[in-house]
Formats: sequence, structure tokens, C-alpha cells
Amino acid sequence: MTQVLKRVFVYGTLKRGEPNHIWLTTKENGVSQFVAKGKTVAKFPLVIGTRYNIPFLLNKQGVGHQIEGEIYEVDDNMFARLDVLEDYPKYYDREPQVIVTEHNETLDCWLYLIRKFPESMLEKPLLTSYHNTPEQAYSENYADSTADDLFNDD
Ligand code: PCA
Repeated sequence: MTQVLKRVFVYGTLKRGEPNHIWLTTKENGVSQFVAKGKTVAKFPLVIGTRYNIPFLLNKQGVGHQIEGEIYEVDDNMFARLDVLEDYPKYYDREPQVIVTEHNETLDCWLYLIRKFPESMLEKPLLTSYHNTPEQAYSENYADSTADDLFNDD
């Protein structure tokens, strides 16, 4: 049976050139195909937060900017691996959102977002696009912390 692929919109560390992109290219994780670059139709606050410099798309639609990212089609195995990376549903949640591609098509895609966050997160710079930099380097050593711990020690 051929498998129905799911569309995922990535805006953070899963993008090309960013620290977790390897999850999408590791064959053992399953199938992923790049579709197009795109941006959310809705505005969202995208911030870099905690001492681990994690990109967070906060669930507060209408605040911030349309967020730039990349669309991938993934099989169920890859989708399950991404859920592990994002610690869904404990840490990031996910929901379908409308994405407009660089070719002006609109596509429904899954995206990961944070539903429970301290209001102080909204005082950080609201980004249009995430990029990992040495000045604010992403660290994956947050694996042992819960979302609440992470936000508390920010
Ligand atoms: N990875 C996911 C969500 C945030 C992150 O770092 C992404 O790139 O879309």
C-alpha cells in the first residue's frame, strides 16, 4: 500500500543548515521530501528562549510576524521521529496551519508550537525567521528538563 505523506512546516532547528536538519535527512528516520519554502499566513510570535536558545513559536496568533520556513512531505515514520524530537505532546504541541509557498500556493501543513509559556516570552525580540548563530547558539542539552523547568530558569 502506498502511504499518504504528511506535510510539515519547519521554521526552527529543522530547517536546512540548522542544528536538527539531520533528523530530516537520516534515512533510518523515514522519508522526507522538500516541497518549497513558505511562510505562515497567520502571524505568530517566534522567539529564541531559555538558556538553551531554543526557537519557540508561541501559540498567540496575530502577534508578531508571518514566519518563514520550509515545507516537507514526510511519511509516518519520519513524523513519529519529529514528534520525539519535539517531545510532542509534552513540550511542543502541533496543529495544522495554512502556509503560503514561495510559488504562491497555499498548503495546509503541520507545525510545532508552544501552548503554555510565561508571558515574559513575548517581551523577547519577535523574529520573522530563525537562524542559529554563535552569539546565541542552540544547545540540545535541555533533554532532561521539563518545559516548566526550562521556562523557570530563563
Ligand atoms: N524544531 C521545529 C520546531 C522548533 C524547532 O526547533 C522546527 O524547526 O519547526
